[in-house]
Amino acid sequence: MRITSAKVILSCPGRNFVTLKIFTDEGIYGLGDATLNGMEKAVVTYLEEYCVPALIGKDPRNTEDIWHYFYRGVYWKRGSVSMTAVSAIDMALWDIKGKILNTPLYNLLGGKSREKILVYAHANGKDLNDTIDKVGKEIEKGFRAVRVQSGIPGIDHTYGVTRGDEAYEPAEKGLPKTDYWDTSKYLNYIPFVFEKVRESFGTDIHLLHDAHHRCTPIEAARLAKELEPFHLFWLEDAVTGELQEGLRLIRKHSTTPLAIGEVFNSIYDYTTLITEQLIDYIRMPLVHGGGITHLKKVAAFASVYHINTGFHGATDLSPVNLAATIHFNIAINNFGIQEYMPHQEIVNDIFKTNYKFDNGFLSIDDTPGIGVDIDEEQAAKYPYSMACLPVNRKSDGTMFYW
Ligand code: CS2
Ligand code: MG
Repeated sequence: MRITSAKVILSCPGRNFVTLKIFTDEGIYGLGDATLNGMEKAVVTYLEEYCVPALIGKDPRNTEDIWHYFYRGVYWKRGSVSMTAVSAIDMALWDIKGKILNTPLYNLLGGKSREKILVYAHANGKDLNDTIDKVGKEIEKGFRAVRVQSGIPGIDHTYGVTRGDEAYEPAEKGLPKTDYWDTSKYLNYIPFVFEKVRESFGTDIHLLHDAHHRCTPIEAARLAKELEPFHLFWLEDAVTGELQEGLRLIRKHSTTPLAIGEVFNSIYDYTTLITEQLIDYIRMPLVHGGGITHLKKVAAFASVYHINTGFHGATDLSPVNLAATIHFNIAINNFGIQEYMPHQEIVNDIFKTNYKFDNGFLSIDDTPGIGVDIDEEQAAKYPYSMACLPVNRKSDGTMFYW
């Protein structure tokens, strides 16, 4: 069996998605998500100009060797752009493998460890009352775990909270907008938000929070410590993960569980964090972390240290990634939770999906492979439109972290 061609499909049903479609000489094709929010065309170019020509003629069943061809075989290793391309190739090849063997992807990864996976919703309020209202709405929809973000008094716009009434989308049209940030206002306010949310909804509901890498290690330690009484499921991206040692300081001061890694792209971003048990959940998703082949190894490595998965799952990760992720989470032993931010309705014009949400959980059907298909004619009706994540400055104008 041979790969005969591959196509990169860039479309914008409300937001940009990049999808890789790999074709074989036996008529079977596979899909992989190659979306990297705000950098879509960089991945398209790497795939089209460098990866696809090298794929032609390879046997698509050799997922391990092909993964290493594009990882070990490449002089300039790692990095978000190239690892997103590697991920898409790998995902599409596993899709093909499932279709050849006429079995859903989870069967190739160990079968079912569970029938359905626990997911968490987003509640993003402009202020405390709006936040409490939004948490209530997610609970009404059936969610048992909710990520709580709130506008902060004195900060004009907080990342993760919509500017108007539209559904929250983590990229805005055109070049990056500038957000202004004040850590002390944030640190003074967030514990109060969680106190009120717990008062309103009790202790059964799982609560999560994303600090979006905006604290220094000592600030993050204070936040984790002050959130302790509210028993979070996790505190996410408390610090920027480039300095893995930074997490030691948070650990010394608090028992709030920690999740990190949505911007990571290889196992080497995690070695200190995992071996020193500085975190509780790995966030690096299939689409940016080297696909199924690499994440299988990262998840197994984490499981040795009692660390579970809690993969990134915002709307900028396509339905192809979400479906592959559900298979993956159903199969592995150390599944923790899955982020689930439902896509806008028009995304279904292009992607035909095979998963369903019910009462706080996602499940997937037995369609062979990943089980998602793409309607290319429909995709062509939604041309790419540039959109970027904002940049972040302190209130005095200083460029600040993501
Ligand atoms: C967030 C995302 O889902 C999350 O945890 O951090 O909004 C993230 O910032 C975007 O997906 C980035 O593209
Ligand atoms: Mg996040």
